[in-house]
Amino acid sequence: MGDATNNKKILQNIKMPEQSNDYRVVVFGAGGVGKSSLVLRFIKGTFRESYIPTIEDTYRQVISCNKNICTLQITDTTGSHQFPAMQRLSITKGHAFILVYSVCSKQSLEELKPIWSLIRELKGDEISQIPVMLVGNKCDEPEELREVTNIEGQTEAATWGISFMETSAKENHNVTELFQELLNMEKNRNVSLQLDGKNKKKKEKKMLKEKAKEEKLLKEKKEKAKQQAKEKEKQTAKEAKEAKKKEEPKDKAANGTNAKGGKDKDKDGAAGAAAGAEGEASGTLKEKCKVM
Ligand SMILES: Nc1nc2c(ncn2[C@@H]2O[C@H](COP(=O)(O)OP(=O)(O)OP(=O)(O)O)[C@@H](O)[C@H]2O)c(=O)[nH]1
Ligand SMILES: [Mg+2]
Repeated sequence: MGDATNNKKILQNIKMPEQSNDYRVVVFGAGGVGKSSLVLRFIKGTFRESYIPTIEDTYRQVISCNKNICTLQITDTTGSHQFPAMQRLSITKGHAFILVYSVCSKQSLEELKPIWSLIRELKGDEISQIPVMLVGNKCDEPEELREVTNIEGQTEAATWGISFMETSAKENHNVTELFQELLNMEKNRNVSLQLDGKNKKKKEKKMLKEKAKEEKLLKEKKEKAKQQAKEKEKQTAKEAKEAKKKEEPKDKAANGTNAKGGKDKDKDGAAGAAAGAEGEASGTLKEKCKVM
């Protein structure tokens, strides 16, 4: 029983960072502002000119969190087919938010306002601790196509009380910086991008090693518990045997009375035998008489 409780405690103490430490970033913005392009540029390093509207996609990347490995989960939401229930769920589950507009569309900046209000409403007092970045994408576009200047974007972000950045998914400008900045704003845990392949591999190796060690320890504990249970079983059997042995002399005493009865039986047997012998003797006499 005691060992079973210990094993349970050990299991509870084992941390599974890749399961429990997801860091969720949600990307919001109107249709066509370049949300997917930013995410794909960051995750895969690619860019496509063609426009394929998104319904909702989630991407994962290994990052470091409190000197451990964890998963950065990026939700790329839809711009044109927004479902209020899905939006609310994404906000509730999100740890950080990227609000994207296109510098070529003032309308797209306006469309972010209701989303920002909803985030504030759902996060309540927590909001001051949540990393949020206002992003003006497509800053590579020529000046004549611009509808929102850099200063206007900055001013808007300052009014909302959040950070600001201009990006270009097309030219890979400020994309990694956007995600790194966002993670830097997280104050509750030390999250950081692990883009150095060597360090990532080293950390993953270390984590796997630690996991194997914990599993070995658990196996040993289980083995020990099994052994102890076996020994206990043996001990109980031994004690039962000894207890039986102790009871045996009493049984023998009780069997003594029966032995007496047995002797009586023998006596009867002897008497019978004597009678038989008598009969035999008389039989011989009779036969002798007949012959005579
Ligand atoms: N010039 C320029 N074009 C971009 C940039 N980012 C995206 N685009 C283009 O803008 C179009 C829309 O990009 P998406 O990334 O699909 O836009 P989205 O915000 O994900 O759109 P929805 O999924 O419908 O919400 C595509 O044709 C992209 O090639 C950029 O930084 N500069
Ligand atoms: Mg998209």
